[in-house]
Amino acid sequence: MGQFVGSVFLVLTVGWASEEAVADAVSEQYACMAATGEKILLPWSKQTSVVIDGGKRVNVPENMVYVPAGAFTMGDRESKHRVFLDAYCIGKYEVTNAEWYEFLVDTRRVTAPRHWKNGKFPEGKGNHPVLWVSWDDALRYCGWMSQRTGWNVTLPTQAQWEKAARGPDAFFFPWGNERSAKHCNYNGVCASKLGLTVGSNGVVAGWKEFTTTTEYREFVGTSGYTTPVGSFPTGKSFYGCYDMAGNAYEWCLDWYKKDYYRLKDAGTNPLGPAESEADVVNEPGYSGIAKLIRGGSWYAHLMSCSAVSHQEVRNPRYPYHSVGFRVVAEMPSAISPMSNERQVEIDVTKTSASVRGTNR
Ligand SMILES: [Ca+2]
Repeated sequence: MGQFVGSVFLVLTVGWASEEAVADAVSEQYACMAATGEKILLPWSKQTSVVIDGGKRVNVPENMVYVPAGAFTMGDRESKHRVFLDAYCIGKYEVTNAEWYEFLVDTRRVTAPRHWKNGKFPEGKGNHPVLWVSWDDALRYCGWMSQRTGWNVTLPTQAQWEKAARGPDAFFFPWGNERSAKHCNYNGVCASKLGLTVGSNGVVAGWKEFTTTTEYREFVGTSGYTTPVGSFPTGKSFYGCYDMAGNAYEWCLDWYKKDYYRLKDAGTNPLGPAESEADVVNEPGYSGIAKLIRGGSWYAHLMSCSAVSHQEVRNPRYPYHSVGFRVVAEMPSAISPMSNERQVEIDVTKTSASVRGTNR
């Protein structure tokens, strides 16, 4: 942590001090509002904040956080290893239904997620994570966003995802090492609505029977028991990402190969195994190579929501009821600043707590 603190200053564009003055400069248009009260801008908004990292100015897209370059600890107790990553920006929130809607309208795509009706997401769920989107379509969204913004937007590699979730202290969960059900939306939240029992290991008693009930079918049919993005502020990661545990599982860029994750020398900026080297997996209804999903979901038990759980995979061609994604923007120094950029410099080097509080 000491490495991180002391090298990063944030320069924020928005006026906590002068909200009204800034309102004129910032687009009034936004896709939806996160549960934190923050506006989630339209995906083609080029609004940025500036982070000063080691004296260098880095433009960070609004609604993303900055993860500075450096090594981090990846893997569980058995597979622990150090991986170096260049700096990157990653979505503070999972991509929402409202943002996905903008993508569909702008690209005139006709295939909406299957729980939507008449091309529109379920009422009141604009700020919930989009689900039922395949890896292929998630990557198309990133390509579209890149085209619209001029940034290099893509899906996070497994390493990028894990660093953003675990922070410099290699936490087991985004919020720390405490195995607590309070900090994320996992199946215990859903189960508690139905009076099911959640064990201390985060597994729901009676869950199997539950899947055959009408309530379950309704949940799945209306996008599951998701919560608005940013609903669990105490579950935020060190770098400031919300819902990295639970809510929607998140597609990663990497193909799945069991031994790859355990490599002691994965090098710098690992991208995962080549497609030709990926393991063939056998899932119900699918046999083939697969993409990793990380972080657990509204439907997964608590241990699946840990920041080191790395066994879940899915067919990249299919959509699923519990899988969404968040984006990364690579090479942040190459991002062009807004011409009307407004800045307030804040020194956040004093304590890690202040970094946590202000890395937006
Ligand atoms: Ca998630």
